[in-house]
Amino acid sequence: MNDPRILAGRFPGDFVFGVATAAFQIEGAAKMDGRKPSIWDAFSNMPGRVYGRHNGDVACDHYNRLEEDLDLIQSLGVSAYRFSIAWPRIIPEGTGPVNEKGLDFYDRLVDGLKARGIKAFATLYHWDLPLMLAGDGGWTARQTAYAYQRYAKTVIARLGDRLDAVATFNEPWCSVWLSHLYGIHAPGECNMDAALHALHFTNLAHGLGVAAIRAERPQLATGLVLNAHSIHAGSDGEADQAAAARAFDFHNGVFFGPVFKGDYPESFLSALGARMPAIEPGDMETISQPLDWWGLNYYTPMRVSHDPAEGAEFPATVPAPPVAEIRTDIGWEVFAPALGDLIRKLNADYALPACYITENGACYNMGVENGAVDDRPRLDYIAEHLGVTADLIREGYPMRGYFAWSLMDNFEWAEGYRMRFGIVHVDYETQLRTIKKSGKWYAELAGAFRKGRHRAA
Ligand code: IFM
Repeated sequence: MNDPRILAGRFPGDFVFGVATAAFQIEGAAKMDGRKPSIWDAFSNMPGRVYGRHNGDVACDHYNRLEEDLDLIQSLGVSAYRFSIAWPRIIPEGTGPVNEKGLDFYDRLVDGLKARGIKAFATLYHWDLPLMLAGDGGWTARQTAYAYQRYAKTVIARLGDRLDAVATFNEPWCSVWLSHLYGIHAPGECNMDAALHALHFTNLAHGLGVAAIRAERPQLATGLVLNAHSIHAGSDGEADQAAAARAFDFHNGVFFGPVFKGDYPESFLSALGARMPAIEPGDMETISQPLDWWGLNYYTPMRVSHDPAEGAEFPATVPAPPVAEIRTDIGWEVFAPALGDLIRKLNADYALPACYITENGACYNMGVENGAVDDRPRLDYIAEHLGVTADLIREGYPMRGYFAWSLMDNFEWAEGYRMRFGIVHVDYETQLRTIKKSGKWYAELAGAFRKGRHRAA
């Protein structure tokens, strides 16, 4: 079952198999070489925000174990590594002086990948906003978008010659709605007005970032990573179907619309537009510059029903029960067909460029026993979702790669270290890395693929 060689045979020769991480989740070394705090350092040090008050001070100590971790990636036989760059290492106060030592670290990372024949997929922003910018309003302030543009330009001027692809943002849904409306992520706000400001200024920052990247390196493959939601109505009834359409606009349309059509969705604008910040002339053109690729992070479907409460705020939905019985250890429903539904729907609604699955994976918390980790359910999850990806390729969708989330167990944001997504186990006491059953299987898949029909890049 799930023979990696058979699965490998279903992918075209130039498909990219990779692994992914993010800076705050693995690097640690929070105070080393000039790094200053991010909003996540502050948030995780506040009681009640992160499970067990865990923080990113040490994490996987990746900053100090770079070479060992690059060897680990190489040992998995994958052809690409997706990582993020920590803004608080590069411009520690958000604006102001550039920290050369921070840039040096990513120089070593990128050079280490190149030396090992691994493609470098960098993400410029994976949620670690320099804390100093919070004093000016963080993402709710327009000037943060311009600070981000300078940061993007600084990074690309230094690393752009050796990157294979760059993403401006990872999952703005999280840094907007989860952070400013639902209060789960830093800075922990629960305020629609703040969230609407964060939304537009994040979209603007994306566009300004694209312009900065292109000005420095016009040939660099530039994209955006979105955790688009596969939205399913709780019933066939009219009210639930309408609720699902509103949810689509709220969770997906407010990012896809501006970027790929140059507009916010109408339903959203008529419900909440008056509370948005001023959209200045040229903003939508800046946001909607063509991209070379986009990334989808997919884990689980979103099921919604109509919220009958009087005065319920747009999108006026409540969660509907899961359909599949299987859940991962974090409680997320496992339902691979939703990945296919999502890609088909998004491609029908928008003119999208080539797509990478930039994250997919599962949370299972089994530990090491006799030197091994038997995480069969994660292996099955990845195999099943790769199967759907292969189906999509057969149907003609431009799926170009797949990155397993994650290379290794790491700081799972508000869940701290208790939730594990790695295909490599991390013992946080000793920092010992143990490749799990899923990691060995993924290496076999990548190996079978490479030895089979992989074209030279
Ligand atoms: O760990 C996160 C990652 O940072 C962003 N995408 C989802 C993952 C699992 O929650």
